[in-house]
Amino acid sequence: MVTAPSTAIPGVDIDPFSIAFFDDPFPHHERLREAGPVVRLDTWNLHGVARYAEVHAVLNDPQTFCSSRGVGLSDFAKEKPWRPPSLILEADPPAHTRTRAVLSRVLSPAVMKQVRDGFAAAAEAKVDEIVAMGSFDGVADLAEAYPLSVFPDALGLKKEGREHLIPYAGLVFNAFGPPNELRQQAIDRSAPHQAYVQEQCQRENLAPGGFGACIHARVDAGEITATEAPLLVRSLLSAGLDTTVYGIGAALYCMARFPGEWQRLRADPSLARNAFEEAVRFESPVQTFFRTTTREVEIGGHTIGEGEKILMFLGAANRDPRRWHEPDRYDITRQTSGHVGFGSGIHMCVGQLVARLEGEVMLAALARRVASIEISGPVKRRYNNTLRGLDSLPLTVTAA
Ligand code: OVV
Repeated sequence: MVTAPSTAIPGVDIDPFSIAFFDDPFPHHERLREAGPVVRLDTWNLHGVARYAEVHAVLNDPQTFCSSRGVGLSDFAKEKPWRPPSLILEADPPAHTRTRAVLSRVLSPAVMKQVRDGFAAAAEAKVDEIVAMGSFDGVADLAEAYPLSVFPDALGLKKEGREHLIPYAGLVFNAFGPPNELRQQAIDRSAPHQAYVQEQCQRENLAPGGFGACIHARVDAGEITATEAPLLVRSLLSAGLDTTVYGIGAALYCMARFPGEWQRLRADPSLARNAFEEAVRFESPVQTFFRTTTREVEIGGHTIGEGEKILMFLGAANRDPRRWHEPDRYDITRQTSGHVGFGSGIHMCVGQLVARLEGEVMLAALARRVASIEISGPVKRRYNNTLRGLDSLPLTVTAA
């Protein structure tokens, strides 16, 4: 019997978790997309997909590409996880279905309607502050300060210890990466942040009416156990704050770099929600996630064995010219639907409505109260194995 010779999977000599890659991922993304539908990344002994079609296909086949062996490089079937696995992120159906339903309802459109006015008022207050300052840091004073002014209260956290929230999330997202210095250092310094988070997840520490208390209330309804509730609160503490910091940071950085788009937003503030969505596509604050194959599988004519880690380049897919017209252009009226900045399929961001609410009301407040936004100092990048964003963005604004 004659079988077709299978051509070898192209190897690419790129470390996607290196500082050089983080500084300018775009030429590397292009090389990864052009090399083939699936590539070998020998630095960390894994396979990667960087084209939109394959990233979308992997995200939408959770039976073949599972999450329960971890969505970082570490394979939970071979290595002990650095913290107890997430009951939603690091789970497959049927276990995932139940926990997902709980968080979906806690962060539902009806709940957004209840918090919307408060989130919008806080955005307007924050914009008033930075307009009064004139010059400020877009990261610390806006991208971080705004989510910190709304999300911890919405969750029902006490005031004390909130300084642990951003470092804890930074740790979680660094820990998805390979055992490089970023990951090792983050884990080495994690104890105080982990202790804080574990304590705040307990029912007695979450204010009535908040997202956290709503999760615990599902125990009384018999949907989850009392042991599961704190871990689901932990998911909101892990993924609910820093991600929006990076998302809002991305939108601000876009507005500061593309004055034509900023003027279009000012002329029509109702574009704020799509402008935010386009910033999520354009910068892809969450750059990567992994899956693990549950069986031998074919991708783009190549066979990959069972138990292999697959790295999905969400940021590369979001700029794949096979899918997007002028992908490297930030266009606030682009049809953004289908971007994978929030993922796709059964694991697609369960907090996306909170993220979009924060992004929309912040951009709308800026559009109404600010005339010009200019970068007025050195832009500094923040390095993380999963998140793409800035450490410092010096801005000067003038009042409308
Ligand atoms: C999407 C995401 C990122 C990080 C942590 C979690 C989820 C979690 O469920 O803990």
